[in-house]
Amino acid sequence: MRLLYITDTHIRGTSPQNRKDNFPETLRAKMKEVILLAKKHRVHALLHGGDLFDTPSPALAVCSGFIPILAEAGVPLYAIAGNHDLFGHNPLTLDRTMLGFLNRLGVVRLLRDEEPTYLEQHGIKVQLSGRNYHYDMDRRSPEEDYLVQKKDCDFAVHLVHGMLYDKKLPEGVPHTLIDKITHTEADVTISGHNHLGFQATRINGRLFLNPGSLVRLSNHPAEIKRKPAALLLEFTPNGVNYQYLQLKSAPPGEEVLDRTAIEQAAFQEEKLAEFVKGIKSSGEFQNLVIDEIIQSLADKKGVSKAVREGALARIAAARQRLEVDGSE
Ligand SMILES: [Mn+2]
Repeated sequence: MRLLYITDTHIRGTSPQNRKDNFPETLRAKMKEVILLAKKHRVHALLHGGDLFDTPSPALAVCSGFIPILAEAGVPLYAIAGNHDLFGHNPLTLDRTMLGFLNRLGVVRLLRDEEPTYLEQHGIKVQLSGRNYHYDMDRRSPEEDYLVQKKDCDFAVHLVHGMLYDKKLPEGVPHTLIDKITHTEADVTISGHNHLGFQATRINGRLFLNPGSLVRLSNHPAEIKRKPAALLLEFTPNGVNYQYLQLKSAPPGEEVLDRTAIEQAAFQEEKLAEFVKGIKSSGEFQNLVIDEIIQSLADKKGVSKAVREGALARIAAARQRLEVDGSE
């Protein structure tokens, strides 16, 4: 039995600021290639790791260019919801989202948290489970989201839209280390959310995989170097094989990502990081809210309203990046 996994497609109708190409057109080409790969490798189902869409309720005009591609796959598409698919990171809103609607139409089959799905082919039975993104993901005990029990099957596969990673991320970025979940009964744990992916890891005979996002939204140097790929899984009586299939339709990063904005952004990030570090290291300011510091500095120095609001907006954006997700 074979399955093909992709994640974080972030379907949208416009090109992100950092992209130099026509993003929706490039994405359509990639998704068509994924369907061709599914046919070529005769997979039995497609899997999606979440953030199918960039917003919970994208315009019909946006979706109409993509949904027919998914509908023509010829095999079931099992998916979980990513943070971008949900209103307020709340899986209870799923029925109001485009992803929930596609589930009702039967274009997508959502893996709900309760019961796993079983796929059977050529005498091999695979248990498929999934965990949607939710507000406490990577903040509460990893057991609740990443661990599954294997029941009455040959192989268990678990999808999670969470920040699973092979090494520690900076403090303040919620994430789950692979080391913490190696006692799972799932033979294969596959995550999305982290667009860069991580090196395939095999521990105690268990596989932990994330091929990375199908799209490159940020112009982070690692994203410029990265080639988007789909993950092919093959289940045989002897075990699980996996292979990353790099997409030929994905243009080189240098061609589609704009470097000019990066240098400027890197400089600003560095300055902001220095500023925050300075504030944090000074005990006197430890309990002060950064917004208040800016307000009082602005008052003292007669800074214009526009500058002050600009500073507050940047802090809000930086805080959102720190508290919510890095490069989700
Ligand atoms: Mn994402």
